[in-house]
Amino acid sequence: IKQAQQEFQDSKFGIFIHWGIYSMLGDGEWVMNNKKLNYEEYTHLAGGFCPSKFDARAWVRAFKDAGARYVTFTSRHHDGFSMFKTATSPYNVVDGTPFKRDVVAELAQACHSEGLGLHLYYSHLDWHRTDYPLGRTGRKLGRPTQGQDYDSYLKFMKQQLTELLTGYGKIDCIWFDGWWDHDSDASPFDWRLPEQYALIHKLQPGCLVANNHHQSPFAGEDIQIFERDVPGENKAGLSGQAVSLLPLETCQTMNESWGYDIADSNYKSADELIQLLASTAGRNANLLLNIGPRPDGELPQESLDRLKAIGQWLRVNGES
Ligand code: FUL
Repeated sequence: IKQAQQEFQDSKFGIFIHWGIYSMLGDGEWVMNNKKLNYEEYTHLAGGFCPSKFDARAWVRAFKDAGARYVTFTSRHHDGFSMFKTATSPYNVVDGTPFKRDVVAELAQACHSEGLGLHLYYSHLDWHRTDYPLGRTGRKLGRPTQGQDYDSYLKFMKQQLTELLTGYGKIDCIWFDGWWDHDSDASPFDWRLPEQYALIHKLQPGCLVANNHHQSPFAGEDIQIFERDVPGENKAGLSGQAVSLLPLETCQTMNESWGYDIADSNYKSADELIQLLASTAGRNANLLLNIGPRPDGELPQESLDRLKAIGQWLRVNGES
């Protein structure tokens, strides 16, 4: 793992992708929660997911030309829809959509052949499954509380993690998110993270474990994540977490949203993004820069333009 940590620390620049059936609504990846959408009605979005322009190789080439060394992809976000084929539930991109293609598999193939690392975002919290013990975000949705069963949910997650770590070749990181769904509970919720972390390290000893819990790192984590915050600056006020000795990464979006938001044209300029990349590298941290692809699978032109400008700058000023 030491070697994987070192390679990670040296990589400095990755691209974050938030893409799922929520992209079709053009209102960010939290739309189900923000708009209080019925969780059963929401599932029918899957029947219309057919991104005719999705081309993993084209995405990965654009990221590589920009100088990125890895891609972090939302294999399953809080809405609970899996962007890979899973035997745990038909609620996935292969079995539940007319598209029928395994997005994680196509991305993995493209990353591996272009020499980019592949990191997988994986949500701990789930607004779809009834066995997930509802936290503060799901309770707000007025979801039924019958059927909650953490043993069953944990088993499901372990099965999915096993699929992700055995079916797609080398995975360089599992990037968890959603721990904070239970952070306001009176008695701390036991996520049993050590079991999940051990499983990951057993299946792929070089796979890094990351968790976007906005706390100082927990045991078993290999890198420390900051959200919209250059480590040490604590501008976002998400946590004010202290900078640890682990390799660091901060994630930020090109505009203001993570998932595709049709109304969000508030993009940072290429110069601002280059400055962010440089100041993040100055803290010896990686920048994980987010793009929300359109529902048809294309990357927004604004994002492509910025990728191009960053690539040009790095070719002149970056280390090879
Ligand atoms: C947060 C999530 O709730 C957002 O949807 C997004 O994925 C961001 C990177 O992390 O915790």
